[in-house]
Amino acid sequence: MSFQENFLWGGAIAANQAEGAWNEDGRGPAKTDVTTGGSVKKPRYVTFIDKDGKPGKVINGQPIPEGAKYAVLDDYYYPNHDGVDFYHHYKEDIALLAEMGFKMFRLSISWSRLYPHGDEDQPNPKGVEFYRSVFLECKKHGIEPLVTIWHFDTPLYLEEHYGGWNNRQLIDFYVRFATTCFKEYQGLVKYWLTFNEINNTIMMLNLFGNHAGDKEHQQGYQQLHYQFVASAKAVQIGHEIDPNNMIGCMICGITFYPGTCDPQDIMANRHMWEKSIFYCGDVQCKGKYPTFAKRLWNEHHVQLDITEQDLEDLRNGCVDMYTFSYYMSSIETTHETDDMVSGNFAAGARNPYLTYSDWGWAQDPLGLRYYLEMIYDRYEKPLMVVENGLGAYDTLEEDGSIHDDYRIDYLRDHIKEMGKAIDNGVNLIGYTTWGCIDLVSAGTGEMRKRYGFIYVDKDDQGHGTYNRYRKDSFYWYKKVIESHGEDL
Ligand code: P53
Repeated sequence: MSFQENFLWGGAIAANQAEGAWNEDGRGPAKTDVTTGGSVKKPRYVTFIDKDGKPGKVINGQPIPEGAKYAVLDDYYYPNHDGVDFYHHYKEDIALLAEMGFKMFRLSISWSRLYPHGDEDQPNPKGVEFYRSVFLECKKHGIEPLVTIWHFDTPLYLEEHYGGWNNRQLIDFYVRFATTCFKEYQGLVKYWLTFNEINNTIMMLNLFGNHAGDKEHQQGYQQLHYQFVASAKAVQIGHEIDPNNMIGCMICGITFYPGTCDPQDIMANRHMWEKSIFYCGDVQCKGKYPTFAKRLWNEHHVQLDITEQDLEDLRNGCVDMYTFSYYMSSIETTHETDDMVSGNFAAGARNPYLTYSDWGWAQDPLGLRYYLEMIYDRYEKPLMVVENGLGAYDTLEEDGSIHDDYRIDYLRDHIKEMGKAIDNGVNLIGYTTWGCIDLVSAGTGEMRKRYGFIYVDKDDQGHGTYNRYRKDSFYWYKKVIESHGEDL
């Protein structure tokens, strides 16, 4: 048997994509609350009012004009405002997860629900209470929560008034927020992740057809440094508050392959791993910047604000485990090619040996095994795959069933490869599939890009009953968990 009896089988969601209730019980707005819906062809927009009072929008990720203020505008639909209303459905949802036999449920805490602006001294009691109720509900069902402290949702107020993660002060605000989480939920939560997909900031600069310049690199590396320090301080405080806490990093895991056997491609591919994957993992697992960091900074004339105290904090704040998301592999080549993929967050040379999802993501189960073995060898810390799954169009039948055999196939193939990695000596302790309950896509803001075992009746315009339905994959995953990964 590959998977131990105590293997942490489960699923994952994030606050801003699932909860809804964006302005209830004192919650402050986050960036996703001024972000519209999109699709595989149409980007998500961020809306604002400019300094002359005129409404406008920019593509998500671009800065809003000087003097403008983020704003919710009448003519747009903001899918994250309602999410899938987990805020009011959590009891029903957690009961469904328990029915599947979940051992672990990964969710995130909305920063602006606890600290509406982000710079307050005291948290919002209603926010604190909400998550306590959620964790008590998990406990009732014997489900271990895995809590992401930051899942892309910095309070909008901190973005507007402090410049977000460009500002060193964010470290203190984050540490205050994290400390509140550790204190309030001590005894209810043991597994924590400090920053979701922390490597995205740098990885996205060069990946998927992006060619960012020195300015973007300067900003990206500096933001990351502040997040590394914030993470390291949180790890130290989390351990002081409760030595039982297991605190992990969370990396967006993509397996990179060289496009050809040209040594130029082999080298370019190695450098892609360094910049996109190892850079963050090394700092968070080893407590210091890797040897190649200087080369990466010099390539873009980056000058960082790093203090001696920061370096000490990094040394003392190594994570206990390495966790990552895994959806796809990608090709790195120095050669021209006509055979290109296009999708959301997916572009570049097409791999002729793989099939692609409707959003252009390469389906590559063996790539997951490769990643697991490579990373375990590098850090020898417990690993968890905390996101994996297939975003796909589902059809709700008249009788309330959903036949998602494509999703079962995808997950089965990935679980098989995880089993082989375990047999090869990898200490993999958990697996939480992405979007176990359907939720709003982070990339496109769509509802119809679904990942769940549980279908939620809501469409891209926000219409629907929000009723929950069990998909075929629901019954399949229950069997997988029951049989400890044997009955696939
Ligand atoms: P959606 C890029 C590439 C791979 C995963 O993504 C990524 C991203 C950045 O969004 O993000 C993670 O919803 C992220 C989740 C997200 C999930 O992947 O675009 O941690 O919040 O929903 C899937 O299909």
